[in-house]
Amino acid sequence: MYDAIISHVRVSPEATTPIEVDPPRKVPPSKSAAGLPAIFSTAKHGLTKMGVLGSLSNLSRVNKFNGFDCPGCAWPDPDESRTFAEFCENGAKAIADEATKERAGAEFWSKWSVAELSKKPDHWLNRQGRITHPLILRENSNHYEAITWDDAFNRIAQEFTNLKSPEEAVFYTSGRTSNEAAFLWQLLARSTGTNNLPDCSNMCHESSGVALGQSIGIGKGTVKLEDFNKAELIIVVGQNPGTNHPRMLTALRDAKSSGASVVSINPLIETGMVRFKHPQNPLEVMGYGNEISDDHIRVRINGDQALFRGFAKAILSNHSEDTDFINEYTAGYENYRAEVLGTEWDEIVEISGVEKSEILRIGNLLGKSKSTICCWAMGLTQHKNSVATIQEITNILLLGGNIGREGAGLCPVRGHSNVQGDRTVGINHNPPTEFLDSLKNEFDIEMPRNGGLDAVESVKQMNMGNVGIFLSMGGNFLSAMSDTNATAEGLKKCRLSVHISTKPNRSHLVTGRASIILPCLGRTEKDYTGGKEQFITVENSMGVVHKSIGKRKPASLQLLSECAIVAGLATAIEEEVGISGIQWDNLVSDYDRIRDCIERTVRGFDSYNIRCRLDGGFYLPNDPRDSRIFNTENGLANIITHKLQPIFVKEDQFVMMTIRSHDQYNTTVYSTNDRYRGISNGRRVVMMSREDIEKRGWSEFQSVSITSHFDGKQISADKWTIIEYDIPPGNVATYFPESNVLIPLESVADSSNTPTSKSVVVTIDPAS
Ligand SMILES: Nc1nc2c(c(=O)[nH]1)N[C@H]1C(S)=C(S)[C@@H](COP(=O)(O)OP(=O)(O)OC[C@H]3O[C@@H](n4cnc5c(=O)[nH]c(N)nc54)[C@H](O)[C@@H]3O)O[C@H]1N2
Ligand SMILES: Nc1nc2c(c(=O)[nH]1)N[C@H]1C(S)=C(S)[C@@H](COP(=O)(O)OP(=O)(O)OC[C@H]3O[C@@H](n4cnc5c(=O)[nH]c(N)nc54)[C@H](O)[C@@H]3O)O[C@H]1N2
Ligand SMILES: [Mo]
Repeated sequence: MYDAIISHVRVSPEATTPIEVDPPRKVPPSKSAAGLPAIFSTAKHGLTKMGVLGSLSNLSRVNKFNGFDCPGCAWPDPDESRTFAEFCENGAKAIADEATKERAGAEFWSKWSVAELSKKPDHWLNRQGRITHPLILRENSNHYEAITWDDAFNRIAQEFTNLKSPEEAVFYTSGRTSNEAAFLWQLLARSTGTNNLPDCSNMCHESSGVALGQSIGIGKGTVKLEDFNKAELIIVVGQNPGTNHPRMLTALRDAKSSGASVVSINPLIETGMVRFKHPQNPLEVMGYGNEISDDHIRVRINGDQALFRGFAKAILSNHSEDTDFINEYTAGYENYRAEVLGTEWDEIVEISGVEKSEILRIGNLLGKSKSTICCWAMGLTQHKNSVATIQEITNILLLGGNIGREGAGLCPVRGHSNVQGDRTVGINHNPPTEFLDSLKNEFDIEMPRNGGLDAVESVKQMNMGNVGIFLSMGGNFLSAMSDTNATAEGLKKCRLSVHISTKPNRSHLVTGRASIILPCLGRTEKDYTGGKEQFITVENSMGVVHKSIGKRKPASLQLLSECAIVAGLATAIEEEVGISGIQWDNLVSDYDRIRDCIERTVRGFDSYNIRCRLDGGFYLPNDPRDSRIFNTENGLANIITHKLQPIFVKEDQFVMMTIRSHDQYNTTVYSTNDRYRGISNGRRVVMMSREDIEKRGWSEFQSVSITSHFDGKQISADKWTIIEYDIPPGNVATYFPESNVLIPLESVADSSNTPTSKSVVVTIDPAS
């Protein structure tokens, strides 16, 4: 009797990664990126996870015209010539991780309760391998159990009948999802009556999209890969390509041999930017490698807006702006000029943490360069003033006429391999009216017109009890989102959570009252939906849409493709809540039909089915890049003026950034090592300057607690280990996802609502 009662109360699972037992160690950091250690690491991951033949056949197909798109990152592949091995160490890890021989089958889930699993570290969870069956965690049960696809779809569909309004469902998307699956996913959400389509972009490049949309009329970058070889100056700011976009180092190396200078702007000196050895060039692998950056500017965290203001001051003082371009194509110049010239040097130096002479030196380089590219990633997008900073950078490129010119342009470097494509085909909580109109025309159903919820607003609504069902197409929302405990509480208030996933993660453990996992095919696997070989398409960071075709045998016979899952779900939901007339089964029995729908509803996809089959795919139109047309309200590129917005910290406070180690893919942690930073056996570390450690009488390896402060709210987490690191005094760094627990939900970027994962105000206290 007693046992029976206990088994009907779910033991509460932990939301955060368990605290590590062993202390972290310091080891000599890699002196260069790639090279032999990278080859060894690639081989180790490949051989242990996929076996010898598996490794050779999988890796030989990455990023080939007739192979699959690397799920590692969104960096483009060369348009024409491709080498035998068009992948990098970390791409190989992402592939090995999906192609693993391990299986988290139904018996695994019946052996472990969700509470027990939640006490395991992230890398242990991921190591359990691919999910093989649809699974259900019933209300009050402690274990997932196998369920048939039909029962899973029907159970989810029934929950839709319990919603008081369609707005009580939230459809999250992570950026690995193909164009085809993403299009169907947004169509399903909208056909049920909601624009609640938060996505990983909300935590990632949303600030870039918002800033560029206002400034130049398109929320995307304006360069092609070939521009790198024609550039005079390339600035890489707030980005760690050696780890997160390793193939970009090849482009930077080639750009340098064509005469470009590369400037890196970062609080840290990241390994790849210092020295890089091309892994497919034997001479380089054995030798000393290429110096990638000619200059490294050690900016303070969130000092970039001030730094670029300083560059603008240098350009304007030297009269090196491109007046013809400014007059013909831009608005707002006079206002900006007055603001820049009125900003005092003292303020610029103080906020940026960079000497005036250094700012002038780079400012002069910018003024002289006839073709400048500026690349950035999360170091710029995850601050309160991210939109303002990105617009400051855009202003500088506009001052030099660097948009719509060869070898020049804005280059936000996207993260997930299809995050840009997902947005293009409609994953957007704030969709443009024209897109909704064209969907209405295409499918002959009314589309919801209210704005939907983004990631942060979804968590707020969950916590208010306004979300009944949370469905997620990939990703790991619990661990990726800020304020882990608030996100966990929100998720627990949902009646049902649904995860379309490949591997186990923490979002499967902290769930709604009931939870369902729908296991899907990965990018590397054969897709025989509808009885024929299907392929999918993706868009890379530079707007090239191309096909990707998996060749591996699926990890389990039970797996369905993401497209087939959406169709199955949609059909079941419609049986419960009303038929839309969308021919879901017909669409997924031949993905060409989905692409035809995309062609008719999204601009730039003309002859989609023909052009996506061409080697290398096709470029989507990009008016600023292609013809200096700016689709803003006034038809001009807007030079937008902002006041400098420093972060105010008290004497004892630090500004903390939360970053990736060399051995993780977002919330998927491969190991507890960070070879490039010389940290091993531990991730719960706080990187701190020697000056800060000494000033407070602390010591390296000391255990500390960290408390974040935002608007009167404080969150503490203990047992972090201090690691001495070359980082500006007053700044510290921790790894995400462990540190997400400290980032207050309310702390977001202006306009883009992105969690401020790179500027968290904290105090640090020795463990008592
Ligand atoms: N192997 C691997 N590849 C990946 C990923 C992964 O996790 N692993 N993730 C993918 C995804 S989704 C994304 S979005 C990208 C992320 O790629 P990145 O943006 O390179 O990733 P982060 O580790 O967040 O690194 C941010 C960089 O910005 C710097 N930085 C932090 N704050 C500031 C600041 O205020 N100013 C300046 N100038 N610099 C700052 C940090 O020191 C760090 O070098 O990578 C993608 N590729
Ligand atoms: N503090 C802090 N937080 C951050 C960031 C940060 O820099 N600091 N970065 C943010 C950024 S840039 C991003 S993009 C988000 C990432 O947020 P998400 O995209 O939500 O997280 P991922 O860790 O990439 O998701 C990993 C999971 O995706 C599933 N998966 C893998 N491949 C596939 C597939 O092919 N199909 C399907 N359906 N599922 C698959 C697996 O189950 C895996 O466990 O995190 C954000 N969170
Ligand atoms: Mo990202």
